[in-house]
Amino acid sequence: MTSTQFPDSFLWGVATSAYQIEGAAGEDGRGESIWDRFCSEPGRIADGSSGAVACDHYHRWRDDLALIRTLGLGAYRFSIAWPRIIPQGTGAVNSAGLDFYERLVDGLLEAGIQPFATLYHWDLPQALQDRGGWAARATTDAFATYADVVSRRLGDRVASWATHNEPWCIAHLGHEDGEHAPGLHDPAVALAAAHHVLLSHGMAARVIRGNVPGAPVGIVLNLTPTSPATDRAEDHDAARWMDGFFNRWYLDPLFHAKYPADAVADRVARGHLPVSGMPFVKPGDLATIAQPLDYLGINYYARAVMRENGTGNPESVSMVPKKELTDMGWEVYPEGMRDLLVRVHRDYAPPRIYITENGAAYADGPDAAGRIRDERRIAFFRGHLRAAHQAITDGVPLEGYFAWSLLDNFEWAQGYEKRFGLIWVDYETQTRTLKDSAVWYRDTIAANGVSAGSP
Ligand code: IFM
Repeated sequence: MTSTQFPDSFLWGVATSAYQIEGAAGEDGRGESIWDRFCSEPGRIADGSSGAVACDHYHRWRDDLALIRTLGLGAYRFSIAWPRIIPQGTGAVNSAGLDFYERLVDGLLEAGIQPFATLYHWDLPQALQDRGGWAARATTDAFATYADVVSRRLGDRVASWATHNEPWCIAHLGHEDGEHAPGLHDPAVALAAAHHVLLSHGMAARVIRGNVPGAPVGIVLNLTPTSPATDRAEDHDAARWMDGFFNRWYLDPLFHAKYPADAVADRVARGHLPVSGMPFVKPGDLATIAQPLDYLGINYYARAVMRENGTGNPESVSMVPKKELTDMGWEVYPEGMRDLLVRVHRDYAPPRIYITENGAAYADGPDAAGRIRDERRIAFFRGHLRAAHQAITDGVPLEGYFAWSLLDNFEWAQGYEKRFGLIWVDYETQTRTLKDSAVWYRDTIAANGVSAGSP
């Protein structure tokens, strides 16, 4: 056994999401999503593109499944497009949408691969946005109904459920920062949206468990370890602020049935909440949100080093030269994954944890011979898997790891310019080519451990 041998039960996976790979935006009864609308607005997406075709996975899923099989994966994490299932968000169910995911799930099971389904990876039906979207409490009822429809049909075959992917992105990037759909710039609305997303998680978890007793249900959070840039008290405070804004705002209600008092006070001080607190939190909401989880999914990409910027405001700073950043401008910092896992285990103690996303955008493409030598991505995965292994040694109940992503795909506001895939996609021809990192990952899975050597 090498020092990086994983437990026999460790689950190896890859992750994708519906809007980023499926395409077929107007087919088989799928309704419009907020991302279809957002992409149609000039200036929203870096390369002016959309997910209308993406990787055409809706038509090519059998070929993609064959690729998944060649990697030797134990699990495949995908998301279900709400607008395919209930095109108007509420009301009529589109059975063609359910049929698609049923075929995919059955195909995975035939191949001995566990289907890990995420109900919401950002593609809200536009019809619901027109009625207020996540800022409207009624959207939580619509989500619970959607969870009911999907879990009735697929509950006997899906191995594990995630209600939401990355509530911080849904709330903050979509409603405060405006970088994501629906593209709003309203902090008060973002906080209401965050609460309703969390509330709908709890409601959907109850529904799934009612339909499928014993079904593992969790949620996927994007989390970042935060630290001060210097020992100045102001920088320590900036790190505390970031932790409250990014991590504890979601972890505390889910695990401790309360919002973090310091972060709430900060929002009040900034005028984002009334002094009376959080008007959208109704009696019983926090108990619904905080019901026991079967697992927590953590998406880890980078750390946040924080300082006070001289005007009393926190800002994150990069600790490495630009050339050492991924194409997203994110620092490669594997130690942060271990720190984060140890901290979440210590402070929140989820019964099980999965790394549900981890990966890097690098543009490396085919050489003259058609081979994609993406050594930097291999080094990224190697470092992070070592950190994951150390966390297991530290006692963290980390039970699996999902690389982001199976394929190069539509990277939201960045369009197709950022490539996270283990598999290269030529968007002109839809040809798929395994990158060197895919071969490396396959070998790592086969060995159930990270080999010595570099990268
Ligand atoms: O592509 C995204 C994914 O949809 C959510 N987590 C982060 C990834 C990389 O930005």
